[in-house]
Amino acid sequence: MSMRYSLPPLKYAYDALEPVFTAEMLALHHGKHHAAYVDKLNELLQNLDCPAPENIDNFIADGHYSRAPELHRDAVRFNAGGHVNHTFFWNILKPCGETNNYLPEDLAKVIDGVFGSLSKFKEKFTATALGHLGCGWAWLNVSEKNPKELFISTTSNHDHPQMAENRAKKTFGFPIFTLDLWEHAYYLLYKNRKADYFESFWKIVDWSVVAENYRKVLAEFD
Ligand code: MN3
Repeated sequence: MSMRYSLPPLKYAYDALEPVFTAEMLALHHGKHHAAYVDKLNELLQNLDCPAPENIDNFIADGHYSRAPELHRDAVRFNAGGHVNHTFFWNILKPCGETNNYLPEDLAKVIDGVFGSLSKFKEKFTATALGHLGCGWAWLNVSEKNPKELFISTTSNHDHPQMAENRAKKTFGFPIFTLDLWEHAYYLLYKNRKADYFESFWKIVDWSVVAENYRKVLAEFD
């Protein structure tokens, strides 16, 4: 039996995101939490009649998770989302203090146009993230109607902005940036000081990847 999905390696070492995330935190978060979502998803899919595309992103975007038998649908959705969201999250991070970590001009213009400035965007994103109750994720999304329209949203558990249910809530979008709001993401270091986690996190954002994510979404509009 072959395992459909696998844990992607990180682009950096477990200690590379210190002091924002300690090596212990990252080893647990990636090597245990994220790994467990992948393992559980593979285990579920092995016993289910559920289509599973090669690319896990399509599992969410094309709604495959919703075709799992009802009894296991929530578990499939949860673990698939856990895998997709963490993979996306690791990719927008980079070690502290790396040079050239500025927001590329094309995305900067759009962010300025929508939020006023990068710092105003950060304020609004942080406020939205702080307002989210319980486990979940905060996102910066591109509207499906207009590529110049960005909006901030949160999802619960491991839900993703491209899950169809978001259409009814008008929070359907194509994410270009995210933050893990689960306690397992920060508790070992920040304890109950969630705001400190949200403030530190900006130091390890790889804006070039966020801009790259934006350009990929933009290309879909052409
Ligand atoms: Mn997590």
